[in-house]
Amino acid sequence: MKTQVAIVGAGPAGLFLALLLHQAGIDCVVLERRDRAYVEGRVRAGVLEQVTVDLMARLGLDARLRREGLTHGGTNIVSDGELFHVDMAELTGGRAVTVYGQQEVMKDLFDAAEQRGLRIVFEAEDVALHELRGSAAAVGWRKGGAEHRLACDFIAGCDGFHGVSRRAIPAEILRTFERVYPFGWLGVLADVPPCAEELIYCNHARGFALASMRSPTRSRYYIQCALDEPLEAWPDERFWDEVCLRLGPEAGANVVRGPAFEKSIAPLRSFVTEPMRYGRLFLAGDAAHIVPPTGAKGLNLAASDVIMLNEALCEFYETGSERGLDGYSQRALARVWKAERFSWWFTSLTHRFPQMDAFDRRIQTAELAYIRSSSTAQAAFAENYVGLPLE
Ligand code: RFL
Ligand code: PHB
Repeated sequence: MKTQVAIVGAGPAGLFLALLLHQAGIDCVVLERRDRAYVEGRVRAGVLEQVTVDLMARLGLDARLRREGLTHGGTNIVSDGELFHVDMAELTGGRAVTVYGQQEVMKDLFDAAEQRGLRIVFEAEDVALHELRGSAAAVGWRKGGAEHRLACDFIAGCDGFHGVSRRAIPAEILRTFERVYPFGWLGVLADVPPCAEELIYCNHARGFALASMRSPTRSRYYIQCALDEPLEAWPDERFWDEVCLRLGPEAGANVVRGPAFEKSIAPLRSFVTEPMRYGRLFLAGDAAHIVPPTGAKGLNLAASDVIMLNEALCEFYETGSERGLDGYSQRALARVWKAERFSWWFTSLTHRFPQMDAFDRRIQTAELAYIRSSSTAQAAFAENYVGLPLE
């Protein structure tokens, strides 16, 4: 078996790349460890930057997004019970984000991949990368007891944080940068109307809270919690009480309670690996970097990485020039680090850290008060939140 680009992982990074390459007439095969239902069923991101919405449109996949996606030109921040609104559209010349769940994005991507005849191998076990520095690369895997091998020009490592691609780069080449946060997010999905038209990010003495949504009838809430807390310690009533308390009287009063049909705890991490290229292997998305979810950047970074990687691959196949491929890592990392900075900053500003003392707490509330009172500070927040341009 032979192809031009082997893509490891059928998450957002892998499938966006596969559809872009297919649109450009470049042959590719996607190898995914799990099945479609598993990948599509993962409840994850909810907020798309314009860059990601534009990518859906460019791939001809925006019909449902336009119908069902919720355009948010603003967001809300609560500091110790007091809510203020940031008019992001006003501050950024009309830019906005779109609320459309990662599950919906994945459904659209898988449907298109099927219709367009893309080759996706599901349940590919023991994927291994070979000859990354040779004149041609190869990927091997096992399926149904049989061994398979795919020869290719390039490999795109889109297999997420726990994948094999990053580990195929020799340790002496790879540099990693990391912050692990001493808390997690307890997330709940419920079929109840959201408590506000736009999202609410909340700093409270008891910890962070976020009121988000998937649709006018489906809400997504998160609260900061300890990483070792068992889910059984959070029956629905306790969760709703805590959300209402942290959101404060104004927003809390509008929370509609209902049975949670999804409840899970996610750890928070900042992580970057450099470089994002080794020979014929190119990393994209969570395989190369992780952000804490506070800035809603993870899925959007996966999209911007593969837009850049697709450009570089197209340039190579059209002209034979390796200029774009050689520049990919540096170009992608420049945008990644800005999103890392924003996500780290927004997490630091809104969460309770174990070692925080009264001084740290006053600094947090002073910074939030400053943002509330300064349109310059709000503009800097808004510009990052809606997504920095692709350079
Ligand atoms: P993924 O989605 O992890 O997909 C990787 C795929 O690779 C497969 N795989 C393998 N395949 C073959 N061989 C192997 N050895 C393999 N190992 C793994 C996996 O099965 C999987 O299908 O990475 P990708 O494509 O880079 O996409 C990244 C995004 O999924 C992620 O950044 C976002 O979900 C992060 N995120 C958010 N991002 C946003 O932009 N906005 C948000 O509002 C947002 N909220 C969130 C989030 C992530 C969260 N969690 C749970 C981590 C909220 C949460 C709670
Ligand atoms: C979500 O709706 O899942 C969501 C929204 C905003 C974030 C993170 C997650 O910052």
